[in-house]
Amino acid sequence: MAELPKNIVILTGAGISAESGLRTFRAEDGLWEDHPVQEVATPEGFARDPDLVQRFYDERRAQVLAAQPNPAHEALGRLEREFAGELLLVTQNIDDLHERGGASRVLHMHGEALSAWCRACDARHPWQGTLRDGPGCPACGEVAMRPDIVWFGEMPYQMERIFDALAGADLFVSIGTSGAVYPAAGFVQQAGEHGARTLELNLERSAGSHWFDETRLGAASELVPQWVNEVLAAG
Ligand code: BV8
Repeated sequence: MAELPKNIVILTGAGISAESGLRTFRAEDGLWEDHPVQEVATPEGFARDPDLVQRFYDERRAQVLAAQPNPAHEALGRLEREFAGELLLVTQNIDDLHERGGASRVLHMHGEALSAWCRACDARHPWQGTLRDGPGCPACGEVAMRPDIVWFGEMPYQMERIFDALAGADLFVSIGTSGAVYPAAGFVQQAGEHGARTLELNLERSAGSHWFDETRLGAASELVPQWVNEVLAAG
């Protein structure tokens, strides 16, 4: 570990939740294998067959509630509590395992499984149950709620805030992501262009590995606590 970082941006993907039993997307048993992306993770798919999409996310919501955070989530919670510098944790994941692992300020750029979004009044509500049976929006009463998820072709949340953080970071760390989906997959380049050191922690080399100053291969539950210990020991 080189000099002490003062301003860290972390990006996580499905790989950090794999050891909590939540399926990733692009492994052979991946989520997309059962459901072509176009059918369940696009606005067009939702317009074509809302019940299929609601069922897909009802299932994801139930799996999230049944899962537990793993040592990687808990290590990032500890980092947030003990690191003296600036830290922004951005996740592509729609689960709440970062929060249950002790991180309180998590930016869900692709939305959250445990949130419902009313298309009539734009309100968002914490939601743990099903959306299939067409519940009315708690704010406006309309039956118009969809999963609060960013689908392909939709703009991820809080992009300005993320770009500002990448411009000021001196360390960018990517954990458990295949680097297949943009704009998240481009963050390493943006951070690097602004002078940040870039570190990748992943089970295998990713589509973006060549952009990183350093790649460590292994399971998140081992690599993340080890890296957090390094950062906090240098402090
Ligand atoms: C947008 C919500 C613009 C749904 C998701 C051509 C070129 C460039 C871009 C595009 C293009 N064609 C289309 C695009 C844009 C598109 C895109 O990038 N497509 C890709 C497929 C080419 N992007 C978009 O549409 C985005 N929006 O561009 O908007 C715009 C502009 C103006 C106005 C309006 C719009 C929106 C993308 C968001 C889509 N939604 N998720 C849901 O979750 O159900 S994406 C989905 O993929 C998840 O969010 C997931 O997080 C994300 C990325 O996947 P990963 O997290 O990386 O998961 P994956 O399985 O792939 O990899 C897991 C990794 O973990 C592996 O590397 C594995 O080795 C590792 N691992 C496994 N186990 C472990 C581990 N690592 C450590 N430990 C372990 N134990």
